[in-house]
Amino acid sequence: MLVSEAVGAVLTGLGATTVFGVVGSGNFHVTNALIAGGARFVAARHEGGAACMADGWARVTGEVGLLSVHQGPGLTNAMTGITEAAKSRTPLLVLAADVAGSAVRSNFRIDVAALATSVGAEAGRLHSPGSAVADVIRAYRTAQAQRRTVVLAMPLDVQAAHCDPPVIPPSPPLRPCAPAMESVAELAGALAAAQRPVFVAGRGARAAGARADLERLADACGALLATSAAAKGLFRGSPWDLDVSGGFATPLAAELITAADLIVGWGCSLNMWTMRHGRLIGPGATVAQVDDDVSAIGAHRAVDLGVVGDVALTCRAVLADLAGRPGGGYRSPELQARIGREGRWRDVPYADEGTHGSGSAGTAGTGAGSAGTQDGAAGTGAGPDGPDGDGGARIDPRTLTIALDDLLPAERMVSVDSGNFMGYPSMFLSVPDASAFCFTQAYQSIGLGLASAIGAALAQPGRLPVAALGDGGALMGVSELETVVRLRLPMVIVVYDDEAYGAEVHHFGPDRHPLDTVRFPPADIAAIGRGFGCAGVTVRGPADLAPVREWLAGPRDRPLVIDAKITSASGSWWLEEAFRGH
Ligand SMILES: Cc1ncc(C[n+]2csc(CCOP(=O)(O)OP(=O)(O)O)c2C)c(N)n1
Ligand SMILES: [Mg+2]
Repeated sequence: MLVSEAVGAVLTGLGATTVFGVVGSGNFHVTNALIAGGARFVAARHEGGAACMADGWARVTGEVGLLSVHQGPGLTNAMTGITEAAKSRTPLLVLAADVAGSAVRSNFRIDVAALATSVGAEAGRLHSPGSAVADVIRAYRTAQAQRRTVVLAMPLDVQAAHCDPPVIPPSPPLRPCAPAMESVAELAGALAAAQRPVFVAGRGARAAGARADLERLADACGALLATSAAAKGLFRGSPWDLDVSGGFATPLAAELITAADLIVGWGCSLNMWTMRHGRLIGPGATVAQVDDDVSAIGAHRAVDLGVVGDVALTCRAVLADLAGRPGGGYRSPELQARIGREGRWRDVPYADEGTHGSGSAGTAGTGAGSAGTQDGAAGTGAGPDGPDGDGGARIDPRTLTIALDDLLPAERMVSVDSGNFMGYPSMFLSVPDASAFCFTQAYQSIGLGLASAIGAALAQPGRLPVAALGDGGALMGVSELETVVRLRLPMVIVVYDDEAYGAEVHHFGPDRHPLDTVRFPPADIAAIGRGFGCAGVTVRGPADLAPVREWLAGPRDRPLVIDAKITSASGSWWLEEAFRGH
């Protein structure tokens, strides 16, 4: 058989079910071989979108995502999404066509391996017709077992050559790795001694399916529970859930984490975002980290105690070791009541800055959100009239998001793009569990959110997909709106439209730099959505949300684009944290 056919047969034989891509001559045969083997092919309109779809799908399913691209520009177009996947440790296999070794003058010739490794992906190659089957198996298993993004170069001459029908050798099941006894005893000792322990669980805890084990251990030692942004939703429903630690933490969560005497990162890198550059770690607090990847321990900050081991297995071992030893603990009925009252951002008072004049959802308070930088409005003035004819009015993004949180069904799949706006959906929209939140911020690229929302939606067909985008990111990734329509995804696309690259406006505005390069005239994004075949609504105040309610009532037969003309007098409070990281 042809190598291209063998590649498809091997991948479906290994369990591949879904492949995203843009097909050109170089990946035509491999893609069709995958389809012949039973895989579903999802066509994107831009390879950057295809890469993000595969990334979003793999994050949510936990399975190896597959991306199929044409040689040369097909791969370079996909690189930003591939970089996000590689930095997020998404298990992703990129089937990248490549020119024949002898085609030294081909327009499509690039150094695929150098490109892959430069962004932190693994480079693989179909080295010869005789080795091709082994090469593709190695690439797939590397992605799967090591949670790596692998770019497999598939030279056209090798693809077109003949090979023996593939045989997939059995691979023994790989069990999660148990921690050393000494490490277990150290961590159990630290937990038994702690008065105010806090667990911060990250992507590794989510991947290990460790919620129940973490909760049992936390119950035993009286720990409070928090997550990194990437694992948001992991402890949803627990009375001890502080939600996200870091820039998005509520004032209460920040207060309680800072007062902890022991912080344990579980499959969590405790990076500058999750720990607010270390400011969430109080003086004298002990920091422990549990991770099955030894290179993750202490990678972002010094830790007092490091445990190499699977999160769930470590939890169980520490719980067994703790048994009988009294733990102090952070928990009290008063604290539980406080978490109940102040544990969500929507419970924190703020001053509604909306200019719609139709009443505000926020309560007048000191405004936890008022700490942002001061700058003029990011917009350029009145835009096209909204349905209420209130041409210049704008809605406060917090009021908008709280209203959406009330309107949208609880069973939702939320994906968030990057930008100043991103805290609003991350903080004010609740999610039913950790696999209902797709947060692609490892490369801090804008424009990935819509496509990753498509991948996440396909991975969670039972949940209403919600893509939260800035106007900049939405217009950057707009070609995939056609994909949302074509796939008939009942997606709600919320665009936080400040008619600007708001992050840059708020970054440079306070120092009085010229901002003409980062501001734009109003764009009618609802009409753009309608042009693609979506329903489109412009929202300038809470009253404009009536069509959203109608759309939700059904039949949801086309996606809904909400162009929310938002206020942006001040930058988001979490953004100041981001600027420290630049
Ligand atoms: C691909 C890419 N280009 C540029 C940037 C720099 N950048 C960061 S945030 C931002 C503005 C994003 O604008 P928008 O999507 O409207 O969100 P907003 O900040 O206005 O909320 C830009 C240009 C980036 N992060 N990624
Ligand atoms: Mg914007």
